[in-house]
Amino acid sequence: MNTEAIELAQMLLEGDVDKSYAFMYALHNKGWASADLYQKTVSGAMQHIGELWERDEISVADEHLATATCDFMISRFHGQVKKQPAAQKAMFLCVEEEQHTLGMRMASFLFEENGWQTRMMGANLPLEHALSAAEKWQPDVICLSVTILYHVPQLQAYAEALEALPFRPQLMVGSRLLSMYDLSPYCTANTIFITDYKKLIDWMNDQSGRNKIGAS
Ligand code: B12
Repeated sequence: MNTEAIELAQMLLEGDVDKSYAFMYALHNKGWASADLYQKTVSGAMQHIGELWERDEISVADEHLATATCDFMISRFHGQVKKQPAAQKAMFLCVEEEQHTLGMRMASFLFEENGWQTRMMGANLPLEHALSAAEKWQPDVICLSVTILYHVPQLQAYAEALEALPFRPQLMVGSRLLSMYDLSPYCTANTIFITDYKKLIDWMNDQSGRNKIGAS
């Protein structure tokens, strides 16, 4: 865990949106890319907070305050970051019952920075509603997030039904579980799995390279 993550965790636990935002913005001004800030600093801070919670060194209320502060802070940070004009569309959702949204939210911010229009559908979206929202908006990519192991079997129905939509969206799954488990048996053959934000940026760069080749 790097020192920036530990420092940020302390600010989040104090519920200090201004201080944590100023801290992130100062790192950004020193040249840290958003993907590194989100991966090493914010994810690291939330992981550290999870460990404190597991060891009973902080309460559930402390952890909730830190999470809410983090959510506000990253939204404020994202508001200040330069974005490229949007050319493609990506939709984000958590499978039913899944409440962990921060990882997916930062992924959506990185999509926006890199020239994508996004729709963040948030936590716990039942499949029938995911399907009707996707049919209406027709995103190029549909991103699913799952954190809790016993929610994983639900991925199968989501992946199969969403990929079968007539406009054939690309499916992407992001999850902390990917570092421990192979989730491919629960998804379609074309599903892309993303473990961290560096890999997401690599995938997006690859896509824009392909689009340029296709357009020329
Ligand atoms: C904050 C938090 C919560 C909050 C979430 C609020 C919110 N709005 O997100 C609340 C309080 C709701 C919560 C509830 C619970 N939680 Co919780 N939670 C956490 C905590 C502390 C931080 C999670 C977080 O935001 N991490 C930071 C983000 C950035 O990381 P991430 O989600 O892993 O995302 C990364 C990748 O997976 C990827 N990614 C994720 N999604 C996507 C999507 C796309 C498209 C892409 C490209 C990438 C991507 O991007 C990130 C890159 O680093 C973790 C501890 C930890 N180690 O993570 C526990 C943790 C995940 N929770 C845990 C548990 C057990 C629970 C509860 C069951 C507790 C309970 N008894 O009620 C409930 C379950 C709720 C539910 N039904 O989903 C366990 C899970 C253990 C396990 N084996 O599955 C953890 C690991 C804590 C622990 N050590 O025990 N939790």
